[in-house]
Amino acid sequence: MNKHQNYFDVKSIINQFEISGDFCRAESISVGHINDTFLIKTKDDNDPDYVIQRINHNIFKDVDKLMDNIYRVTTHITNKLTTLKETHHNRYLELVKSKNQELYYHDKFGNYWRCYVYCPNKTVDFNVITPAMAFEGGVVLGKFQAFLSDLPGGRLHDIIPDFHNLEKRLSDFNMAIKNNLLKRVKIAKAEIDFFNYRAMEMLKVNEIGKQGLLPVRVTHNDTKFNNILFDENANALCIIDLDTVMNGYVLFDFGDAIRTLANTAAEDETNLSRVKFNFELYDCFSKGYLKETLPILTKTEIEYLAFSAKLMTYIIALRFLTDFLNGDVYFKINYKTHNLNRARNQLELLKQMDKNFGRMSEIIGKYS
Ligand code: GN1
Ligand code: MG
Repeated sequence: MNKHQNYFDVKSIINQFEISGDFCRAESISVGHINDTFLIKTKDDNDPDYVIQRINHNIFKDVDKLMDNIYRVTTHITNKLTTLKETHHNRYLELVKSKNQELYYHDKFGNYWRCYVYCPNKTVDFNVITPAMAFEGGVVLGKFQAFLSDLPGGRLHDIIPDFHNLEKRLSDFNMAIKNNLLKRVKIAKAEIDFFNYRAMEMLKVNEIGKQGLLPVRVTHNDTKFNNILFDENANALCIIDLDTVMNGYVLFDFGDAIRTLANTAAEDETNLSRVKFNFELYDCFSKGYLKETLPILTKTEIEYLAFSAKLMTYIIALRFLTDFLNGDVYFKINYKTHNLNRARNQLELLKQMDKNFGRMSEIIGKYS
């Protein structure tokens, strides 16, 4: 990264976009491990507020392609909501173009910025997700996938190729072990053994994918539950964080949503006795999700939904540990063993799912 990259003046950035109203103040929104996000308040209540994001260019190298995907997806969903006259979830993210009519602004320090109209929402506390919210979240993800099942214009760009490809993730993991750059392999010995022991079982989805048994669809690929926005009445509004929207299996989205929703603890909780699997939330989310997607899903997709929660937990755990071994170059960390602790937390969640897998499958059966 260029040393100037951390100097920016959000007021001058927002003025590069076609906004209505005048800048009042900016608040940093510290969610997510990847981009930097700011809420921009305008002076007049009649003008919308905005969200600007500095895109992490180390991860998203082709910003044109990234923004093209997001533009196509947001436009298509907005058109659907209008034609279907949806009243409940009636608006979607709206990109604001730059004054040069581009989908992003490239500043003189090399930073890439994009701007959305702010969608007013209530900040959700992960500790108080109610069954009704889980159901709503399932509906929103289901609609997202169902709406995009007829996206015109061909395949989206593969923004991060092999993003949820476990074969690739395992090969990165083995490379990190081999390089052992920070001599951390020893500390993570037990976790490394566990990943190896479970690899064959987890590669099952890759295998059936290669056999052509899983349709490649437009998927979100980062459906952690805090990427779903809610209003003050706990109605889900929409799903945000569209950087990784590309081609994938529906299993990735369902699994990642469950991984984050059904964990009774935060992703980096170090007291592992707090990590349990919340069945009620899983049940409600599955019900909402299948209500929307049953008409589009194949038998094989449905058959692997419960398993996908285990798979995504395994994949994210593997990525946290790989990053720990590589010296924390990918995920933002707050302390030295943060990524190791995240990996341990996720492995505990996976064990909780193992114990109750029969019940997880039954719940999918009930709604399909
Ligand atoms: C990253 O930045 P955030 O929190 O939306 C990551 C996801 C991981 C997640 C784990 C582009 O997402 O894949 O599941 O952290 N996003 C990217 O918390 O790598
Ligand atoms: Mg993200």
